[in-house]
Amino acid sequence: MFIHWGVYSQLGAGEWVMEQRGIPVPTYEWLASAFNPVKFDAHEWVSLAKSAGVRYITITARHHDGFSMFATKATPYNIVDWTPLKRDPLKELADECTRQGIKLFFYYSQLDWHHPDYWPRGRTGLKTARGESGDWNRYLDFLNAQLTELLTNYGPVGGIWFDGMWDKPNADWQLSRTYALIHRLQPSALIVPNHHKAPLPGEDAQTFEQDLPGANTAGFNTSEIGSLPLETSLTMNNSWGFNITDRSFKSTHDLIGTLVRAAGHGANLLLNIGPRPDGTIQPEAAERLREIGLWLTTYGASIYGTRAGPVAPRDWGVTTRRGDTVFVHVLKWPDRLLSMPVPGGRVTHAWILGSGEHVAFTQNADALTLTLPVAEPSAPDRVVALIVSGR
Ligand code: FHN
Repeated sequence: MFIHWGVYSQLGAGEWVMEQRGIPVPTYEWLASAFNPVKFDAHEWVSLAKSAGVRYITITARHHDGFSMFATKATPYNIVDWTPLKRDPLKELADECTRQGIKLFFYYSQLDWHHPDYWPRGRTGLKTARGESGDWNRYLDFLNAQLTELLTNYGPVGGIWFDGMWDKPNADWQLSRTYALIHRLQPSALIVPNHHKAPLPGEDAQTFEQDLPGANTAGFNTSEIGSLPLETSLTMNNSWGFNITDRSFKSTHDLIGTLVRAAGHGANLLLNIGPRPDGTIQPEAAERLREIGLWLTTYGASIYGTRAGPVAPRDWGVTTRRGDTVFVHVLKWPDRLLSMPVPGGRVTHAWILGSGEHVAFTQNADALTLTLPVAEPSAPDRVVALIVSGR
């Protein structure tokens, strides 16, 4: 579960509102001083994630607006020192995640529309009424100091999810210093960079924004897939941060379809929610999460801990595998007979995941043909489990 939540949530117009409306720093600082999400309840959020079958949460510790959603000594511009809330929601979340057995990752924006030392400026943040000078090295020291806090004060974290380097693609980000710091402080924390490029040295996962690995419908993803673990991030409507007028929620059916396709590409799905400024989660999002969780109670075996299957993704669906079990996910296929290339060996058993109903099949050197149950339009996926010998 991806969570975009911050000062911007108050305006209900997404996390880019400062840039899009050209809000100057002093005005945005006032907005920050009014942020008071008193209904934030880490137990509720993590319990919802749990009921959705979520295994890790990635939350915005600091987005491009430069406001720190955690206790930090590196700047007073943080939720504990700057707002009436005076609480550290990331600490509350970290503790609750530990209690409920979920990993917590921190989204961290390298781009900053507030910090005076983010200089020279990049492509964005040009309308914020900051001074026309700054010290880039001091900015990187600040960034590393904050990462040190995040990796020291919150217990074992899943990793750091970086975003925003694309704002200054030619700047010297001194990545090797930052990456070494992270790996020294927490060797098992993953570095997940959303720079939209092929992986760079020191990175631990490759993430694709609003696209399956290798696809580029969003217009900024690389088509190059490296050898690292993969992830696909996705909005539930069309916004990352809370957007009060964005009603274009994807259906649970479609969200499950993307989860399955991601698994078939060997990727995790990082599905976003944008909680409201009072700390509550929109019912539309909560409902979809619970429905996905319900689906996973039956079909999770074909998703969790699997890898991309032996038959490459097709229009009709995908395959996943764990050991000698291959799962055929039939997402879009109206017929009962489905042929595909041989899934890496001889099939000895085939059954419908969930009901256990036997699936008839034939195979030869070229193809496996399954006789599927009748497609039910309301079911997002027909999952056939195969035991494949000789794999
Ligand atoms: O600019 C951000 C955006 O606000 C959001 O955080 C997404 C999430 O993947 N990433 C950036 C755009 O690449």
